[in-house]
Amino acid sequence: CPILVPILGDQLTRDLASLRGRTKDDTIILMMEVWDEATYVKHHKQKIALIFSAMRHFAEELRDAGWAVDYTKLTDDENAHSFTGEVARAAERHKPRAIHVVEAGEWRVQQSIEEWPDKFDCEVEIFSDDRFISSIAEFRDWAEGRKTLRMENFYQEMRKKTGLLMEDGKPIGGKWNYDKENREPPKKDMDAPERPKPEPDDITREVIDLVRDKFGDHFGDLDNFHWPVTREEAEDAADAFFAERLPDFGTYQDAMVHGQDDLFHSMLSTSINIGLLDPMELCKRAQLAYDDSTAPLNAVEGFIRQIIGWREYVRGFYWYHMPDLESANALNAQRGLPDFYWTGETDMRCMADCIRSTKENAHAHHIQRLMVLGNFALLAGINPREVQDWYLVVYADAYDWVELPNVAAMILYADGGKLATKPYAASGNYINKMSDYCKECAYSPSKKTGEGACPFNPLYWHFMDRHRDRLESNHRIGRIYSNWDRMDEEKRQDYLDSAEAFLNTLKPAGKS
Ligand code: FAD
Ligand code: DLZ
Ligand code: SF4
Repeated sequence: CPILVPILGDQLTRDLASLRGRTKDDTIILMMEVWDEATYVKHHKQKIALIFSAMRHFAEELRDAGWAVDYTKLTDDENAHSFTGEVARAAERHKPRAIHVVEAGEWRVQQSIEEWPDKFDCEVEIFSDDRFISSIAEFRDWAEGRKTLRMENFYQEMRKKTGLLMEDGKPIGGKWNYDKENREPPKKDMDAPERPKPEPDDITREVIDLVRDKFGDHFGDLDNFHWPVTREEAEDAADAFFAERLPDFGTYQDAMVHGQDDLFHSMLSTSINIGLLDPMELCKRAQLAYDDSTAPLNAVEGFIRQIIGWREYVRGFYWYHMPDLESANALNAQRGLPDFYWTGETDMRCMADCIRSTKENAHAHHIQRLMVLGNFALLAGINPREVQDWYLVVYADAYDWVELPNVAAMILYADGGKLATKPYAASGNYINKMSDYCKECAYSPSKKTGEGACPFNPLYWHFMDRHRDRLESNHRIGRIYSNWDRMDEEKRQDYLDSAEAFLNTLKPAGKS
């Protein structure tokens, strides 16, 4: 009897713990396109096309290498349309002596995998996902007993563990973090080199047709599908990033330019998250660029921090706080998600551009997700569940384990400050400084209240005022209230009235 190895759509690497040490003659690999996964939220069309195409390419790669792959397509007649249902059918067919599976990225899926030992007649072994540098248990050990879970402390542990950018036990350059050198606004007429955009091959074109046919009512465009779907394409994308964009990645990490969707970002998250690229390998390549003097320290450290710092940290944070994180709403935000998050139809030029990119590319870069789209949702008091669902739907790199901590904890402060020391709240001034959005906007960032004022300005004070009880004692934000108190009563009322007037214009999605 063989061993059955189910491989999920975000586990597409031959270096998977469940495959390591297995022999080809007594292993059946199972891959499953299932309706449950494609519809638990109405994912952006490009995300479904990416996963299905990458899965089909990976199955081909495995077969070419001599592995036996049992692959269920979405349209197969007998498809049970759930992971558990498909594993049950495969167990009937192959009568395995054991099932070996790597733990799921998402809590929702892991719950069902944990039922398999009781459901199936054979042994079920669940492997830790060692594509991550820190295991779930390691993060828990680190977190247990700490008053605060700060990314920076965790990141330093990861630097020591990996030895990245370390010399004699100390950080290269003398500092752990060059964040202050990662905040330059865009230069005038800044133009980043274009990333390689792989053209869809026959497999991808077939999948795109399938997605058009079965998921036509999902959000997002398909015409612009250019994500890497094979290891080779993903490696080409990484090569281009290291050669052309890494040197400026650090300096312009927080910059935003209208119509320039990638800037100096790596655009590698979709490939890393599904297993086409190994995060540790990417970090080693970044360090090599520093060693060879082809990229400066602020760029290399910035990139490594995003991966072994933020990416690992949010994953540990997710497992440490699930399932409570999903329903957290510390600020009691109850407003419905405005319809323009889906249509992009708003006079706020920053929001419209970020939503356009989201729709066209299933992508927006970090600072757009955080300081434009996220900042607006925070200030306007949008219900976390609706914001979480939106982010999970619209991005091709979105999985609950990475989306949820970023949305609930980082942008919405819904966890009450376990992740962030203060809410990432900002007025129009920040967006104006870090982008070229404002100069052609219908609103003015320098106008504070009334007609034509940038909505972020009154919304900022409305947010601060309504959460005063909670935030005033926060030493990183509390002093804001002395500015507020110094304003005369009329000015303060102006801010609050302007914000209310704007909030009253918002139409929740699904309502006309
Ligand atoms: P780069 O800017 O080139 O960064 C390099 C890599 O660092 C990324 O590929 C990613 O793997 C990692 N990284 C950077 N920031 C983060 C972070 N905050 N959390 C985890 N990893 C990070 N990333 C996702 O992969 N999936 C998501 O669903 C997701 N949702 C987000 C939601 C919000 C509200 C915010 C603020 C951020 C979210 N991120 C998410 C993080 C980040 O925005 C994306 O990883 C990044 O934009 C992907 O583009 P890139 O590969 O060009 O990243
Ligand atoms: C996102 C996704 C989609 C759209 N479809 C599938 C699928 O049909 N089969 C599959 O194996 N994986 C899919 N995925 C990715 C899974 O949702 C992902 O593996 C889980 O989130 C892991 O917890
Ligand atoms: Fe956005 Fe305000 Fe600037 Fe317009 S003025 S682009 S709404 S920050």
